[in-house]
Amino acid sequence: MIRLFDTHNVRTQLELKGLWEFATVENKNNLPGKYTHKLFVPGCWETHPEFINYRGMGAFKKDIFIKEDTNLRFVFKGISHTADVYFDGEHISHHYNAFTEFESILSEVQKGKHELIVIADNSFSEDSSLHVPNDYYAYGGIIRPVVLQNIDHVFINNIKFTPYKKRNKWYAEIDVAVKNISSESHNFKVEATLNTSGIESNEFKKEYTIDSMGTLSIKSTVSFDNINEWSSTEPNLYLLQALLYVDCCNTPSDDYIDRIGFREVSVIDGTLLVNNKEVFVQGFNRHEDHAICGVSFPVELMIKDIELMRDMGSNAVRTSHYPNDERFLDLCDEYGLMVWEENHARGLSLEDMQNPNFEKQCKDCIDEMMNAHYNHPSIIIWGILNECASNTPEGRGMYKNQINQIKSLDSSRLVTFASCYPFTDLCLDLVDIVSYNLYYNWYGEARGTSDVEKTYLELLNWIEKNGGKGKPVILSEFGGGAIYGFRNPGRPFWSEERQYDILDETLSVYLNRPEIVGAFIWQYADCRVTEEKWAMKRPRTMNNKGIVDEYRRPKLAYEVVQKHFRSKKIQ
Ligand code: ADA
Repeated sequence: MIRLFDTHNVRTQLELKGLWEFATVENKNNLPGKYTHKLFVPGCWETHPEFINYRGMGAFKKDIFIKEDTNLRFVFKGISHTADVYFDGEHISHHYNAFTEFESILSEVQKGKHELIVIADNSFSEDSSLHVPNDYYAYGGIIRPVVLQNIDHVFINNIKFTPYKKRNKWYAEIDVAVKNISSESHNFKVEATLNTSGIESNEFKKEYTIDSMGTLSIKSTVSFDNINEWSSTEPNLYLLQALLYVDCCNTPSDDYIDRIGFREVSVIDGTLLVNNKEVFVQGFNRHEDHAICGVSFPVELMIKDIELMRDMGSNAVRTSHYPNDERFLDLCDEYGLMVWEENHARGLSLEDMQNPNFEKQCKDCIDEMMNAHYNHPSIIIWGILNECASNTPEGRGMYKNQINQIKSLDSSRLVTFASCYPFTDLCLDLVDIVSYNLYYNWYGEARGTSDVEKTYLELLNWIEKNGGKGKPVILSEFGGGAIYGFRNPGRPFWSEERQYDILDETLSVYLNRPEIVGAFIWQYADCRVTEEKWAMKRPRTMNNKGIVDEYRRPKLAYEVVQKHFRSKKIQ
């Protein structure tokens, strides 16, 4: 399944799903002569018994049969974590980051049999500033779908839909990006429909000329009547289709369909509002990690996670710590789960952030995340750089650049970052919402004995004097570890009872403070971590702070989370 809805009626596309030939490789320039295994795509090689711990390069091969001469567009939704793509032996693409998509376009491909080879590399090196040994696992493989499309010389590259309300009427800015990959200029017209009803706009009546190898954005502002808004409780969605007519042809040569929702997000007087109604976002930090499928989720297991989070009373989820699979975001749109989506980074020191690749790899991740996920109404908050060096002047410079980048691409959502620097963070003035990861009764000397509310209020007092005055607060992480099945009446650390107590105490505070507009428990499910640097800090070489374990078996804390979340007046 490519998306939860058809993205094209005119353009033809095929998901290259199924068994691909596979072989490990030592060097990405020496393609394997022999393929020793078959691996399912999308998937991660760690699910194969011989590659559970494999860290290195793997070559995936797929034969492609083309019925007639055409232009091809491959969309790789996620290759972990570095990709090199070869078509008929020619290197056509390189991409870094497992969690964002990229395309490869090939013009004038002759009909017949062709060979697609993808080299995935999940090794750690100076070249990788974001995928590093960490408190989550860096899997390997073609972890998200691969899509093959037939495209014309001129095609629709993207649609951006930005809804807003003015004097109680809905409007939207619609931006249709058109691309020309031919050596001649062409004329074109664009039409758009919303749930198949034509959208009236002067821009859609005009004819445009696009230069050879050019791109052109057709921007229009349109008003809409009788709209059913998107909200967490009533997640109304619409299908937005753009149609392209080239060189005066009366039939469309291309189309692009996305699913949108009419909602506005804002902060007024320290209150978080969706469609001008106060909301409290409560839920979990969720890693894309599962004992059965690793990082590569089939939609069925995504739905299972969403149903369990909702059963516990969640209305929101944080994509800790990277852009998520767009099919999961499609489900959040449908179920009304509000999303804090963030770029890819976790716990990087200033030294890590000064890796020569870091700033470009973050910039690319933000560009690609926002380009692909812009229209999801469920995303209400963009986050960056979880627990990186926001307590240093050099780090502040990088935080500022990335927040400016996000705001230049999207002024319709709120921006934040999760800090782990109480009393020393230098970046709280840069964000719309102040967010902290606080583990008062798990980490630190006072572990288990601190008065959560008293300690939190001391921090709040500092926040208000250091850039956060009048801003809403989100508790972006809190919780404690429990080994599934470890029950002990003494309620010691790592028992399910102790995790229950930690969450009972923290939720009692964080769900009942006027300035707190959200709370994300760390974390939804136990997840695998890298043995390197983390094994001795993580029993089972897992992060065991899940409320369910890696198989989604509920721990004792499930019921206390459900009690608190369900009793919270959210709207
Ligand atoms: C940090 C970090 C999480 C996880 C958590 C923990 O807050 O953001 O990714 O590592 O701590 O389990 O300690």
